[in-house]
Amino acid sequence: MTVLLNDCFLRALLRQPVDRTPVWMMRQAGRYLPEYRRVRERAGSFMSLCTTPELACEVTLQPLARYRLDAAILFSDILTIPDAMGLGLEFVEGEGPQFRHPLRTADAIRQLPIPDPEQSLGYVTDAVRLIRRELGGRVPLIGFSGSPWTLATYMVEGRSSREFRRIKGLMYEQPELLHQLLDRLAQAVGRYLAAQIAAGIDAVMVFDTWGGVLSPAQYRAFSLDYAAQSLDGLPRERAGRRIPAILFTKGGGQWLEGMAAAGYDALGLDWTTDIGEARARVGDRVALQGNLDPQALYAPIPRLREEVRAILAGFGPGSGHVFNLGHGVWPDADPEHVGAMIEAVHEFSPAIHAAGRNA
Ligand code: 1CP
Repeated sequence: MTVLLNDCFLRALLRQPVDRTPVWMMRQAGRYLPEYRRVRERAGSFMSLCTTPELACEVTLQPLARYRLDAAILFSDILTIPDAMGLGLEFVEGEGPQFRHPLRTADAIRQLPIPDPEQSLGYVTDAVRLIRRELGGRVPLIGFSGSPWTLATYMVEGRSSREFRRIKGLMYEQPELLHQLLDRLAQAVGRYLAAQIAAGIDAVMVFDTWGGVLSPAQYRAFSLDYAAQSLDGLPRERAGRRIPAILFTKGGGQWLEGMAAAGYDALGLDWTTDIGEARARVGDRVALQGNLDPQALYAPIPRLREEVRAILAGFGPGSGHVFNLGHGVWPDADPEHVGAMIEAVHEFSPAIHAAGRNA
């Protein structure tokens, strides 16, 4: 197996000692980079970018050529699973993702196929194998999936939503049917992540972007339980190396104790939770990833650097922190400010780890 030249990201996720805090950025391959926009134009559509392994590989590697990042993330999308289930994904310019066949009947839910990833999502596993070869062990490669709940919101609504009217209607009127859907999705997510691991990814992340729209009881019953189930039977090791799993629930700061018991190695934090308090609450059960406000990238660079320092100091000495934004980088972020953020983590964090060792 490939030797990893830089494994500080994996070490931090497993709460092992590191010399500095690893850093990567949600949506690091994306529209804020002019080189991404050029490839995206060449590809013609977002989906052709995702389904052409050479192009997916090229854009995955772009941010690594610019910045000293400690991980790469597979270029793909969470909505590839529902597409493989037959819902017909389309990206409409200026409107975001839409499905041609949203789930609107009990029969459609009951008959939903669980895709064989090597068959219907072979473009993803092919991209993983190619990216891994091109990375040559420089940094670990993150694979990902949407959480069952977050996938279900898009599949039932048919598109991005602010009101969640249909899926919440389903939840209140036919909860058993929603449970059936989530159960199938947990199986699909598990198989998809297993295929990514077999193809060569080094860590998995589950994005629960819409868990935060639920009440505490709903969050546990309809989101967290299925995010936990998605890990059932998942190989957590390859060739003797642990494959860490990260759970990110946007707006999930109030539920960290429950999340920490769901079987994941690390939790992603958005910026509305204080990282020092979060650490005190989860103790040594999980590592934490986050959590700079993505809009801090609009600040003047000296101010941005202070914000980076505050997050690092807020977590404090000791292992178990991966620096990241609290959500994806905005398309209008200035690439120079992104670079300044990453360099600030490199500059400030070694002293914190040295202090931890001498304490
Ligand atoms: O035209 C374009 O270039 C489309 C923009 C875009 C990009 C760059 C979309 C459409 N998806 C992606 C890539 C992507 N999506 C990645 C890989 C790249 C990386 O992180 O560097 C990942 C991990 C995702 C995950 C994703 N897609 C999530 C979960 C994370 C999050 O940001 O909360 C969600 C909710 C989606 C759905 C989606 N795909 C694309 C858009 C615009 C959206 C969001 C729609 C909405 O707000 O509801």
